[in-house]
Amino acid sequence: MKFYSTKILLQSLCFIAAATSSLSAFSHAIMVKSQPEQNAILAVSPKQIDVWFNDKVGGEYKAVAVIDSKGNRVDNKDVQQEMLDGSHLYCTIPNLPADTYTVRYRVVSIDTHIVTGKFQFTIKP
Ligand SMILES: [Cu+2]
Repeated sequence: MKFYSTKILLQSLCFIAAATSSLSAFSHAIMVKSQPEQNAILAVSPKQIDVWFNDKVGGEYKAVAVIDSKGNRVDNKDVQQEMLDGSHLYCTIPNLPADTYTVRYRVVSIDTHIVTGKFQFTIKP
């Protein structure tokens, strides 16, 4: 719920910004899909985290981090952007133990706005 309202707020801010700027032709990035999905419960650790946006995002300042329930960062810090689909970011993770993990992402939209967000997934063998 909290995530959802943040998204609405960002969209509203973006709309206001877009309506008052010459950048209105460019789009504001919104996360549209992830793998694992938000709130997924998995029996085994995934090998990779994938995040898709509604449009290409900037190649610079992109970040995807996976945080365990104690606040430790556990991903391999190797975020990449798919070469043929600039709306797709991914990073690899080691074999993770049972826990609930938070994925945090930050990207720069084509409209130059910084977009951050997060979602969780649980590993429960
Ligand atoms: Cu925007």
